[in-house]
Amino acid sequence: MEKKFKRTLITTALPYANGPVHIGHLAGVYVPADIYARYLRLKGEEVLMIGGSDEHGVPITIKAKNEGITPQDVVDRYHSIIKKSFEDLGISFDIYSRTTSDIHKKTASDFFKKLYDKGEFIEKTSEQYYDEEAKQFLADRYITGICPHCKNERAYGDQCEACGTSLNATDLINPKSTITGATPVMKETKHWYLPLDKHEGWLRQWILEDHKEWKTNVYGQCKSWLDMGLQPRAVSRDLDWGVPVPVEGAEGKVLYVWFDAPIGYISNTIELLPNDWEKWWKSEDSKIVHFIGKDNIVFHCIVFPAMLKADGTYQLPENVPSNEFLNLEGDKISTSRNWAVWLHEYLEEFPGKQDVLRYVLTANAPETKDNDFTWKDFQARNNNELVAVLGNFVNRAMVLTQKYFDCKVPACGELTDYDRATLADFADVKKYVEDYLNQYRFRDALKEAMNLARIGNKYLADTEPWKLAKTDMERVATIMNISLQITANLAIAFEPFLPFSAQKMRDFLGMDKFDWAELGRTNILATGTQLQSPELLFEKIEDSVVEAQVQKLLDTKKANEAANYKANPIRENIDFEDFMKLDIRVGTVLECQKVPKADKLLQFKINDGLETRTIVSGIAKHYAPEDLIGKQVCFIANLAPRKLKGIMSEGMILSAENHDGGLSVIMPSREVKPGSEVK
Ligand code: B3M
Ligand code: ZN
Repeated sequence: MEKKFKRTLITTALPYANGPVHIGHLAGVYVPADIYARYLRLKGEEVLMIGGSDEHGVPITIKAKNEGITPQDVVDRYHSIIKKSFEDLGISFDIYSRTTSDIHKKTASDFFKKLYDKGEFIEKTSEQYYDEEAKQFLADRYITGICPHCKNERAYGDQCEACGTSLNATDLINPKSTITGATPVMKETKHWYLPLDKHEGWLRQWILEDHKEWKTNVYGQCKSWLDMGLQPRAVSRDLDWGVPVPVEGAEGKVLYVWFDAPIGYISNTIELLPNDWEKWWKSEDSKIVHFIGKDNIVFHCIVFPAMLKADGTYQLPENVPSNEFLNLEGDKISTSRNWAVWLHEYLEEFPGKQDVLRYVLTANAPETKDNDFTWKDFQARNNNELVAVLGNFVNRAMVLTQKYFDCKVPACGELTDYDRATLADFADVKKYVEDYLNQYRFRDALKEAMNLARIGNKYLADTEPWKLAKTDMERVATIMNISLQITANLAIAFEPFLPFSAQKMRDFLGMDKFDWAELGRTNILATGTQLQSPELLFEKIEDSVVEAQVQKLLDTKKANEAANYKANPIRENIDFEDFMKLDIRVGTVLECQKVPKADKLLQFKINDGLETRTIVSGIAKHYAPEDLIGKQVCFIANLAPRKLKGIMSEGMILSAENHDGGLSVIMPSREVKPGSEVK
C-alpha cells in the first residue's frame, strides 16, 4: 500500500571531516540525493535536503595527534573544503552544517538524556585497556601489538591488516599504547548500552515485513543482521573528543560518534528551522529518506531507528536507498592511500565541467553492485554521449533556428504522421523518468532523459531541414518548432541531473519559469519567442587530458609502493641455519571451502606428499575456493599447529602481499611432486 506524504525530508550521510570528499562519496550518496531533491522541488513538492560534516570519532583525534594540531583544527580545515566543493558541484543542500555546532551538541546531549531518564539504556562495567602514562582509556585504534594469527607486529586493536582478521584489543600479544608506547593495563570502566536485542521484534516486522520494497542490497543486509540476533551496543566511549555524556559520574566519557552523528540530521534541521523543524521529523505525513553508502546500512536501518523509537516521538525513515561502492581504475578507493579522485581537485582541474562528473557518476552509479570509475570511460561518456548526443542536438536546434529564423521560435504548421509519432515518443519520457526516480533508479532515469535527446537527433537527421530550406520554409518552420520544443523539454528533464547545463539551455530559450508538469508538452515555447545565440554545452575531452589523470594515479601508486618499502624495510640478516629451520613444501589443494562466520578465512585440505593436512588461511577476500582446488601451493610445513575459529591449522600457505593489501598465493611455475621442498 502506497502511503501519501505531504513533504520529503532527505538526509545525506555526514562525511567524516578528516579528509576531503571523493567520487566514491558522490556516486554513493550526494549526487543521487541531489537528483532526488531537485526532482521533487521541480514538482513543487515540499522538500528539505539536510547535510553536514561528522566531526567526532577516533580517526579525527589520531589525525590531529599525527599532525600536532587539535581535532578542532582538523575538522575546521576539512569542513570548509567539503562544504565549498559540494556547493561548487551544485549539491543543493538546504543546510550543510556540522556536528561540532552548539545546537548539535545540545540536541545530541538532550537526546541521550531523555533516553537515559526513560531507562532506555543499560549500564555495564567492563575492563578496557588504559594507558597509565597518558591517563586515558585506549580506543582500539590506539593499541598495536602482535597479531595472534599471523604474528604481524603492527596489528591494531580492532584488526590485523596483514591477515585481515578482526581482533579484540585483548587478543593482541604484547600490546602497546600508540600514544606513549607504554604497555596498557586493564581497568574497569562503565558505559551505557542501547539494548538492540529488546528492539528486535518490531525491527523485524518493520523492515522484513513492512519494507519489502527496500533495495535488495539494503534489505538483505538488514535481514542477515536480524537473523544473527541483535546485541546491546555501547553508545559511549572513554575519549576527550565528542559530546560529553550528560549524566553524573561520566567525566571523561563522550557519546559514541555513531550515536551523535545521525542526531546531526535532526540538529541541522533545527538549526535551519528553529520553530518549524518538528513537523519534518515527527509528523506522519513527512517522508524521511536517508541516502547513505553500504557501510552505513546497519546504523541507519537498525541502530538509529531504535534510538528514534526509544525516544518515542519521531517518525522512522520510509526508505534508505543505499548504494554499493565505486572503485577507481580497478582498485578500492582509499583515503589513506590517496587512491581517489578528490572533488575539490576535480573542480579545479576541470573548471565548468561539474555536469560531466555528475553525468558520469550517475550513468555509472553503483546502484546494485560495485562499479568501476575509469578515466577512459569518463572521456568516452563525455565525448560520445554528452557532446555527440545531447550537446549536438541542442546545438543543431539552436544554430538552425538562428540561421533560418533569426533566433525566433518559428510557427508550427501542419504535422506529418512522422511528426506525430515523434511527439508521441517523447510524451512518454516523462512517465518513465518519474517512475525510475520514484524507485531511486537514477541511472535508468538518466538514460530515459538522454533518450529524449536521441529522439531529437534522430528527428533532425530524418527530416533534414537544411535540405528543405530552399524549397519549403513552412515545413522547416514546423521541424524547427518541434526541435525547439524538444530542447525545452530537455531543459526541464535534465535539471535534476545536470543543473548547470539545464540552466544554460533555459537561458538559450529564454525560459525563466519552468516546472516538471510541463515535461512532455509540445507547446512550451510560444511562437515568436526571442532566443539567445547558442554556445556549445559540452566540449570534447582530449586524450592528453585523461592521460594526465591516469598518470597522476600511476604516480600515486609509485609513491605508495615507495612508502610501502619504507614501512616494510628488509629485515636484518639471518644465518643459513636459521633459514634451514623453516620447512617450506609444495602441496596440492584437494579441498577448499569458506569457514562459516569468518569472512576472511578459507579452510584447505592439502596433499603434502605423505598425508592430508588441514590449513586455515586468511585469503577468502582474495580467492574463491573453487579457484584454488587442484592447484599447487607453497606452505610452511613445520609451523606449530594452532587453532583458528576452532579449526586446527597445520601450517601456513604463503602469499605475496601487494601494496594495496591484495594477496596472491605463491605457486610453483611447473608442477612438482607434493611434498617437494622449497629452498
Ligand atoms: N561519517 C561514516 C562515513 O562517512 C559516517 C556517516 C555518518 S551518517 C550519520 O562513511
Ligand atoms: Zn594477522
